[in-house]
Amino acid sequence: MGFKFISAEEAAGLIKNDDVIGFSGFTAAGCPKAVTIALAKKAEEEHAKGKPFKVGMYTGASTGDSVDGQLARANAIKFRSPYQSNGDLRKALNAHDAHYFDLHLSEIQQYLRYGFLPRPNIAIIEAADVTEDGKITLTSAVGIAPTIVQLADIVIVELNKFHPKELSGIHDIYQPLDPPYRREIPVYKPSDRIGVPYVQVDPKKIVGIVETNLPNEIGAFVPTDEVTDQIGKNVADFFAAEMKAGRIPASFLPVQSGVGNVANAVLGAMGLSKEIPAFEVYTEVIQDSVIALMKENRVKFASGCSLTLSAEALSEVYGNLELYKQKLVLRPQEISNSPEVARRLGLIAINTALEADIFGNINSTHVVGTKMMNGIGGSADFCRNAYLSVFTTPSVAKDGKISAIVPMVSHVDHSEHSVKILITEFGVADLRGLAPIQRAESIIENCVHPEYKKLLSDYLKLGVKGHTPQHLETCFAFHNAFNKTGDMRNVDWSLCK
Ligand code: 0RQ
Repeated sequence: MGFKFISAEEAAGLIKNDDVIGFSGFTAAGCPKAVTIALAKKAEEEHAKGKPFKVGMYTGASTGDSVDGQLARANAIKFRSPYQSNGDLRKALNAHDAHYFDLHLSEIQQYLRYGFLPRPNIAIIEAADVTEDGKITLTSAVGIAPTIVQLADIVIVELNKFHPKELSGIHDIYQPLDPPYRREIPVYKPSDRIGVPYVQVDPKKIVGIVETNLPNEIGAFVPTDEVTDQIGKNVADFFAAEMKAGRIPASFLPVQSGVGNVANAVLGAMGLSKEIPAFEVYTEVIQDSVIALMKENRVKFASGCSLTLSAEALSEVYGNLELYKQKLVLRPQEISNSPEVARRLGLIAINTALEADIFGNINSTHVVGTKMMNGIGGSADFCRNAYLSVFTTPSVAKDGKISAIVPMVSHVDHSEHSVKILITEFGVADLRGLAPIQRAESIIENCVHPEYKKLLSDYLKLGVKGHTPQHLETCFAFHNAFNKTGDMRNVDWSLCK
């Protein structure tokens, strides 16, 4: 191979203060794992000399600790987009040590091409293979890789031997033209392949290859518990009833499901349901439950942006790669999360809320209205455009001190106009066609934890007139009670009159 092999430290040496870097990967799958550690060390050395050293960073979604964790702890991040979920980075963002632009995941590639954000001048890409003429086989995710190699001046490749070259064929790389030349994305069913299996880069841009042999930094999922199992069952029962009512076709519709423990439990319950037929998945993150359901022939095909799998599930896929290449496709996120495709395929979208309000607005991102948790991710790409959009949440958090259902959300990510169904462990509120007051009654009746039911019913009796009876002086009383006393149950409406 004519490319230059370099060490991670040499690669980090090519990166300067104020550079803007685009990274491959989506979640901790497919992210670089060596150059970023050397870069964090370089940043610390520069800071020790009294010199500034911070970079701008674009990724597909969240990353592994070797990217966000290492660079946040080294105070080396100037700005960051579009999504993160790392504890140390979260602290930095909330302290304004790094600026965060929380963006719909389907939009980041076009935002970069349109010039809405500073151009990434460097791309760092994890590859399973690279050819002399610049054809890169990615590893277990696609993310924004095709766009950043195009925009960057230089490309650093981490050639990670942990991932087999035979992954070639699992990816489907396609970039739409920009307006006014854009056409529809020709995905008509989840298994359609519309592009090429590699990312093409001008080989002259590849300034060095760093060889690694490192697994993805993805932990095992927390096992489901009584609450998440019940939420999953409620979701599955609701879909079965929708099928019976003729509102979901007997062949079912492609499913998108969010990340996290609740989402994993929901997919598991759908797999167990006798009434739901084997289904296809059109999502962004392919989690363990999808592979488990494929083994039982409950999931027929999955299209996604990443294989965010535990070591065990990934070795199942890599051990039977030829079989799984028939059942899986990995796409760039502007395709996996395309609002146009989501609307046309008629996705059934299931995402998790941090908090919901009694009128059907959802907060997915801000803890008690101010502290960033992760980001909006792909939830709005799907929610607004799905055939049927469900939000799930346990009814309470922090041992009941927080009600996940409040009078008014402390931050809005998904408005009442996009949210169709809300499901907790207690039941289902079907919000379709309901006026705000009816939505409030249905959510309190079906979804709220018993300890909060009376408090929320009494809120509606504060005497406010109007289409949406929101009591503006007290709509954040739950949050204020939590901030002052550590428990939302301490709200007293009689003091609010
Ligand atoms: O706290 O971590 O201290 O235990 O929030 O809550 O119930 O474990 O739920 O892991 O499914 O995450 C919305 C964050 C849910 C996630 C969110 C506390 C709770 C716990 C986590 P601990 P759970 P999950 C595609 C889809 C946005 C992006 C998205 C998310 C922690 O689903 O980031 O949808 N979604 N992407 O105790 C304060 C409340 C709370 C609360 C829960 N009301 N107030 N804290 N918690 N409710 C994927 C991608 O885009 C990649």
